[in-house]
Amino acid sequence: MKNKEVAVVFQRMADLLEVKGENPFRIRAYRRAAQHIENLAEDIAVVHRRRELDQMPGIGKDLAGKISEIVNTGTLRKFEELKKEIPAGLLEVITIHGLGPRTAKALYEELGVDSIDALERLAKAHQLQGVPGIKSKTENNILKGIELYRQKQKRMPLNSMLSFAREIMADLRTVKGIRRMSVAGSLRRRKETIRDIDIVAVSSDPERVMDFFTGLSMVETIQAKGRTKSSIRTAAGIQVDLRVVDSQCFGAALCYFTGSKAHNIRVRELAARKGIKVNEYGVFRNDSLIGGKEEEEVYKIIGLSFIPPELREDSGEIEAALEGKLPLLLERKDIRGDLHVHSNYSDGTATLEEISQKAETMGHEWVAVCDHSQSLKVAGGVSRERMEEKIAAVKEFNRKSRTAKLLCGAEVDVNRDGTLDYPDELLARLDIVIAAVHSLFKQDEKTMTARIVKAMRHPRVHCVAHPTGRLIGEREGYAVNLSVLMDEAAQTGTALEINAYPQRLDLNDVYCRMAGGRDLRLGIGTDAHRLDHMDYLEFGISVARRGWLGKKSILNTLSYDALKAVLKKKENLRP
Ligand code: DGT
Ligand code: CA
Repeated sequence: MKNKEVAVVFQRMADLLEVKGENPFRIRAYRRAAQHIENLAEDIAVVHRRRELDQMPGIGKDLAGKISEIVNTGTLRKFEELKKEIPAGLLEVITIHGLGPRTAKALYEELGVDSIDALERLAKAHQLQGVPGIKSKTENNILKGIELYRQKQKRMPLNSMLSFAREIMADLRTVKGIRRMSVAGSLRRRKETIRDIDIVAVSSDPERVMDFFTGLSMVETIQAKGRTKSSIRTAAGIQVDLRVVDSQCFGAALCYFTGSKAHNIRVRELAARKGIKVNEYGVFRNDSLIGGKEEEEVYKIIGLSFIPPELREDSGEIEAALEGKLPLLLERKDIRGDLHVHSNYSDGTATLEEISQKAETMGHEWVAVCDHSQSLKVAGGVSRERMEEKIAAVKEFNRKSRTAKLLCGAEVDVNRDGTLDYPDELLARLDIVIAAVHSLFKQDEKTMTARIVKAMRHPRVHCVAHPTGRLIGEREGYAVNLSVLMDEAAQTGTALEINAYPQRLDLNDVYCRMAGGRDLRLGIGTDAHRLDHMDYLEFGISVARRGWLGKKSILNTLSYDALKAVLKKKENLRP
């Protein structure tokens, strides 16, 4: 996807113009455009091809021309020229909060500060003072800014932050006087990585709540403690902000602190046009409170239907709500099974029986047990003989057992040339086949795309597992053209996986949204290797929701019989 690249060029362009002291309107225009491009659901190159760039919000003829230039050449001539005028380290330094671009420039010219490390060293030694604009207090702010910057660099995975937040909230619920409580921020929007945890609560005794919160055993430092807001940091560096608000503005506060910031800005603008003020304290007309107890109220007063938190990124949800065209999103209760679980036939720890029992307790009707194929030796790939045993065992289990039905499947390796790691006659006898790339990640885009497309054309391949192969915070996905894969998926009736394993989340939200526009089906697989991993289902659901997907797009919503029917003849998989 080009979107991120284009957005980064625009952000840095704004930074450069700022150091040079250029027109602030121009700078803001670049920043706004960058934000929009980053949140865009479709590939910017596609919009470019349709010649519709200048129809995007905040993008006029000039910026549209600049986007075209980046899409065509990979960069901007103007940007490259500006870059030569300004040292690279300085560019990084100006992103520190508490330090304006002009001061940064002065520090560079007078003290040679050309990196964040150098800035930190000098601030700690109180050697920044004397440069115009710097007092001892500024040095402190700069150090805080550096800490923030480093923290911001370090985003944590959704699953660990969510379970941590749930633990804290369970503790807080034991405090007398707590009436309502919810997680807010990026965590409530279920972004794939999280910077810090935001919690909003109502209590009849805020002091007691704050005492309890700042006294929790995991607290390493208390960064702020007040009646309405406290912040703590744990030894692992996780920051938690707790806000205790009045019950009459809980909805308004929850809405505000759920964000995103870009979404809030749009909400405020809409309200302002109606002469209404919306903030974290409530909804006001002529300074009198007219609502805010419930989140629904906030939206209703400004003429919008309730917007689910996962959509609040200012990526079209406000427009959709205005037109009454918000999608009906997938929900937990729609799900009837899991498409991708490993058993102890390959590298999973659980038996077939245990998997079915766990599925049953989750309310599933069925679960597809997809173990690795023969060549993937490091992951206990199942030999052909052993697969024969598994087919018989699953059949026997389904005949005898009353817990969730099993589907006998394989996560079959896609070989270098797009052929598969089991012979056709064996594949034909499996209930479900998901194809996966586990080797030669460095193939070029054309080769990789052709390799996967070939696998998708196989009549027994029902789904492509983790289609981009990325591991969050660890490795980028391999080079593959998702647009081509999606066309092929729609044509051949092959599903694409939303792998719900927290490190993968692959397809991600952006690709899900792209898929939603194309009439193809997606399947959620937890890729569980242990029973408790099957609970990762919720992350698959949240990715689908962030990708604007409803029940119809998701294979997991089919009953056992309906699923078996479509798997028999994969053309039926076409929506
Ligand atoms: P994160 O923490 O980076 O993963 O993402 P968020 O969205 O949780 O961001 P955070 O923790 O800085 O702030 C929580 C929410 O508070 C944010 O989503 C929107 C709201 N908020 C924070 N600062 C501002 C602001 O300056 N203006 C507006 N309108 N809203 C803000
Ligand atoms: Ca946050």
